[in-house]
Amino acid sequence: MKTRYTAALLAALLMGTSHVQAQFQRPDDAVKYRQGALFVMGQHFGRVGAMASGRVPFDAQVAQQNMDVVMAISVLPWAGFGPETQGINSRAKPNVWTDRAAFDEAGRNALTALATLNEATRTGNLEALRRTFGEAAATCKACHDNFRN
Ligand code: ASC
Repeated sequence: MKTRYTAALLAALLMGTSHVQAQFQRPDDAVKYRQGALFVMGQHFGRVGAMASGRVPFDAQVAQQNMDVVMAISVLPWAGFGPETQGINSRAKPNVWTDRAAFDEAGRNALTALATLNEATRTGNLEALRRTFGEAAATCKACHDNFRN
């Protein structure tokens, strides 16, 4: 319980108050930035997923190194969804901007689940990694299903 609360709190804080907040010259840059960040995150999340599914052998250290990247990048994409990017052609659905509270909640859910996965990865326990990876992937999918074409 304590762990979950900490992860949720962390997620809420990270989304709003990142000290590495990007500044964009042009709205197009914000779109490229969020797409690039989500792409890099997905690549490293996918490497952890390959271990969770057994496609590649489990190596706790490699899993942790990939999660370190995921955690560092995971705070970045949100700044790229600013109001100036509404209407720019991308796969983002209009409800990112018209239903902002729900979008923010979906993002926080993902960050919370990633923090939980990160903690599980640190234990070196493959079963815990499998379970929490599945939960994290479900939060990614929920946001994609609702907010991405
Ligand atoms: C990934 C990845 C995503 C999520 C999503 C989960 O590995 O790149 O965007 O998992 O597919 O359903």
